[in-house]
Amino acid sequence: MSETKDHRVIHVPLQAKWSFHQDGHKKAYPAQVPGTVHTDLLRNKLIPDPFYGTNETRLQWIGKTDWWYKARFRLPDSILERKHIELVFKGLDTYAAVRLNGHLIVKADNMFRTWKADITQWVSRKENILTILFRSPLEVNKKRFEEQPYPLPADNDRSKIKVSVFTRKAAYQFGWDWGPRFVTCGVWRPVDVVAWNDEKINDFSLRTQKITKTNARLNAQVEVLADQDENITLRLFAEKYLLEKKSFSLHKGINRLSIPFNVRHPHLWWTNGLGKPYLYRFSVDVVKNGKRVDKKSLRYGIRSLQIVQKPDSAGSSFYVKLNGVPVFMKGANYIPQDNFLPRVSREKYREVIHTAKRLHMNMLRVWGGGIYENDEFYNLCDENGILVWQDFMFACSFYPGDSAFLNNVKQEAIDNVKRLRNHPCLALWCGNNEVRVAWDRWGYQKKYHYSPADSAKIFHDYLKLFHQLLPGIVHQYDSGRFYWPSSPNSAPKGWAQEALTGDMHYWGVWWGRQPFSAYEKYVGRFMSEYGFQSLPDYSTIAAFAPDTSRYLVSPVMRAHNKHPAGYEIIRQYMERDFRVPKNFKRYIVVSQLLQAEGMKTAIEAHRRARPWCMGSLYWQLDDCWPVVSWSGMDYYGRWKAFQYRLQKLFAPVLVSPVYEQKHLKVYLVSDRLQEGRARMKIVLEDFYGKKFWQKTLHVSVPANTSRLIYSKSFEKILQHYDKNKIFLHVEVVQDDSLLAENNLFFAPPKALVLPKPKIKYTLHKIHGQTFLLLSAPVFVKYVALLYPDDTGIFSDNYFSMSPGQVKTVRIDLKDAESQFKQGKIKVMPLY
Ligand code: BMA
Repeated sequence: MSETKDHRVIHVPLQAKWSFHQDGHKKAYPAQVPGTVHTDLLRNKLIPDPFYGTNETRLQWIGKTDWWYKARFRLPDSILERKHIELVFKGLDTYAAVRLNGHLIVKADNMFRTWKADITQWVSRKENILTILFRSPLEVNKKRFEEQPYPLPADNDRSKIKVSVFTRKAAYQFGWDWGPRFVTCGVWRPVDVVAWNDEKINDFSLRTQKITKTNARLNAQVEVLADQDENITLRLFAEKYLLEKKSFSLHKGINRLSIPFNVRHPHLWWTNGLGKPYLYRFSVDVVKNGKRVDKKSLRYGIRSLQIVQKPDSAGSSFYVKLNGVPVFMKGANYIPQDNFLPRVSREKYREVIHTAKRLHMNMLRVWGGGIYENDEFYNLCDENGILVWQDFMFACSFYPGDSAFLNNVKQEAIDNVKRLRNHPCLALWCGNNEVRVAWDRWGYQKKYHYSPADSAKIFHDYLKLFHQLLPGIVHQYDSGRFYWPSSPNSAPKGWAQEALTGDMHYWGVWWGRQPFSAYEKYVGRFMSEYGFQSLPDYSTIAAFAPDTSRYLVSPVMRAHNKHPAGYEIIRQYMERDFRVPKNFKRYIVVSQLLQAEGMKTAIEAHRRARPWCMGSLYWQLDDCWPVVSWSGMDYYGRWKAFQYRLQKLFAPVLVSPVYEQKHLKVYLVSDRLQEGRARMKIVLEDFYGKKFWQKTLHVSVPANTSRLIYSKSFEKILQHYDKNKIFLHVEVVQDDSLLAENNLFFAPPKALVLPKPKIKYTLHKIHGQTFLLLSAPVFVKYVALLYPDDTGIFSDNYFSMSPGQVKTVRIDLKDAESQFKQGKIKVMPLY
């Protein structure tokens, strides 16, 4: 080729016109790519809204059917001129035979993999026709299921023929205890066209090798694919500045090149609350004969991170050490935001991560029954200082161990480890969700009558996958990143033992129906799951339930709580602590308060227990459809009471009073790295503001730990009063502003003799912001501000107010005043 010709690599999204049709039917309809068959059917008005009413049941046929997708496209000359043309499918869901102009180019069987096809020889200068046949996973694996010598349990797979364990597809799509069953198919991630002549950069990755105060030593690794033996130059840039330049002789095929380099006086990447999550932009290009032929760039954060497992007399620690600092992890478990994944917009990703940031979170766990998330998710976590605990996609089942399955998983792991390894947010890789605990404690051996030989085989397969294959891939492609085989890595004897080392899923509350106080007993080294259900807001229910179905428990409401005993458990706990409202709307609110109180008990216990406990990730951040679940925020992004409460529970400084063993104990927990001074006021009073006992202390707010600040035998003091008529208020003031506050009660809410409050409130507009000022002469246990589209628009909600206190709430709504006037925003006291 002549020197003047353009040799640059072209990498563009495929521009095509897509259509789809059911196998065996002629009529085709327009399709959207990326998309799913369900959303295409919906857009063409061929099915009703899958989330409405009990439509889920009626739409199961879609997942049992084979579907065709067809694209017509032309390629521009610039691409057709290149020596190599490749189609890159970033996500095919799942069993897909892809043909270009009649030639089979990809046979896919894994939703999580990237599929590449060299189409150079098949591509036409005129119109190209791409067809994809998606086969139903149920049909593909039916025989496999029937021939399997012993059953592989998959309790969440809501079908007699359970194929989810054989299918490398998001497990929750087969049904989960918070999600419907919609077995989707389709081109769920973009398709790209890549065209090149003699060389292209396949991959660019960075690793930090050493950080000192004045320097960070890094290594850039560049994978260059060459068509022939030749000489090139690699240039490495930080922003626009050339850092390094190095010449290489390439051989035909894949060349792994590395360039070590230094960043002087590096800005480190910190988590939310501790500092800036500083990101550098690095890029690399390939220069041949003085011309740039390809370029790749990425954003990268320089930080060190270890998971510290230090043995002690009880077991061993399990904590994140970031840039030398032990950091308590505050966050949640994250599930896919929709059953139909391509519908999750960038805006939704942004909203979720910004919410996590607002709630003072610094870690999200990408749970193993969903997906390896989109790049957008990790980019946002990078930008906002949110670490990611990344599960591989295996959950609550046992998996096959044959070589075809393992090879498939191997490739899946390589694709995703390579894709995600540059993100500073990535804290660790975890083999699976609850597979080990299922083996150790769920009694499947008995339930499924495994013979000793079956058992040995299943466990052997477990070890092969989670103790050999996956850690091997992490070691090879992301060496230095921590690998943890399973969450939790389990202890055969149960929770008391599980609490001593590693991470812990504590489900004694909810599944075990233990009282909330059990959260104070079962505090592990790192709480990676615990949770409690509540109902979503009335407007969310109204979106899926016709008004005749808005009661407990209508068939529609039943279809929207996937836990077999969900409503019963909510009621059982509610009866323990609250007066159970008859009115449905009030019941919704009280269910949310119940969840908030339970989670308060858990989170405060976890934080008080640091450094024994160094992480608290509740189950679950979000929902994938409108449902009654453990989430703090529903499918539409509406905040439940618990989510508002998190702003205090996860705040950098927490004051936590408890009454235990006849003692009043007040703890101060701080995630701040510097100590400070503050004034703490503890008051025992009644609901009319009459003070019985008080104490003011000058205290030091400890740095990055929890400290028992005050302890006093309290039984004698309490004896004088009716426990149903008093409460203890603690506030911590620093530099004249309120740093933290909390209330302690000596009886459950239902027993409290609360005065009927008259709340006064006024609206104020200051600098374009609307503020609501509320007050009442008596104590108010809960004030709910209700707005049909409450996506966190209030700076606080479901709070309590001390007698005479003036509470200020900011409302992030443009027309807050008129919403008030129209009665759309309601102030509802609960007592
Ligand atoms: C945990 C999770 C999920 C489940 C949740 C609620 O076990 O890992 O599998 O949805 O509890 O039951």
